[in-house]
Amino acid sequence: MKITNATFQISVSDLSGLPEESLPEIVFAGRSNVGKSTLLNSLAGLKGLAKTSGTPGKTRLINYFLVNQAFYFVDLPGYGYAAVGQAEKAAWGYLLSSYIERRRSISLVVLLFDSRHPATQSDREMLAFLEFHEKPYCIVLTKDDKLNQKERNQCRRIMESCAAKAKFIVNYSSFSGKGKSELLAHFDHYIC
Ligand SMILES: Nc1nc2c(ncn2[C@@H]2O[C@H](COP(=O)(O)OP(=O)(O)O)[C@@H](O)[C@H]2O)c(=O)[nH]1
Ligand SMILES: [Mg+2]
Repeated sequence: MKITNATFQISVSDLSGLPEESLPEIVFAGRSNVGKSTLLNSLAGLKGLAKTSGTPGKTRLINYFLVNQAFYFVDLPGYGYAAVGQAEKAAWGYLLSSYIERRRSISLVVLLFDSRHPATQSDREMLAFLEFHEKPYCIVLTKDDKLNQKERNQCRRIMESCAAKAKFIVNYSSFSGKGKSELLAHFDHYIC
């Protein structure tokens, strides 16, 4: 797949604001600061499409991007950010889980894990949630440029054992572009 066009469509803060389920959705989820917005920009080849930030915990909305006039990339709120109150955490958690549970137009959930600390407690909870609801998901291991080969192999081994139902696992660096063509090629199978 080649992305020829990507535009921001809508941000929603509750499920009632979601667009009609008329187009397939590739959904991006991961801990806050994992590199989700940077990955979206890297895939689309547009620096400012999704807002990136050095400060974790900023995205509290579900953001929709229309790609090639044919499907949506959906940027979910980052989870696992410690420095927010319990009530706020519960509200995001509810938005996130009810969206994934109920949305029928989801073709694939792309779960981003930081290569340097794969499978933290909140990541494992997310994995268990996706598997319980039998959602098709894949793993993207972000910030690959920060690893040496030994760490890369180790990270891969951990992932293969804890994400047994992943459709595929891709090592990615938004800085070098590593993994981009591989990931886009996989997406072809989920957008018909
Ligand atoms: N080294 C490296 N840093 C990255 C990469 N992708 C994102 N980052 C950095 O990680 C931080 C969080 O990125 P962001 O995309 O805003 O994370 P989000 O909270 O998951 O959307 C920023 O400082 C990015 O520059 C990558 O591939 N390599
Ligand atoms: Mg973000």
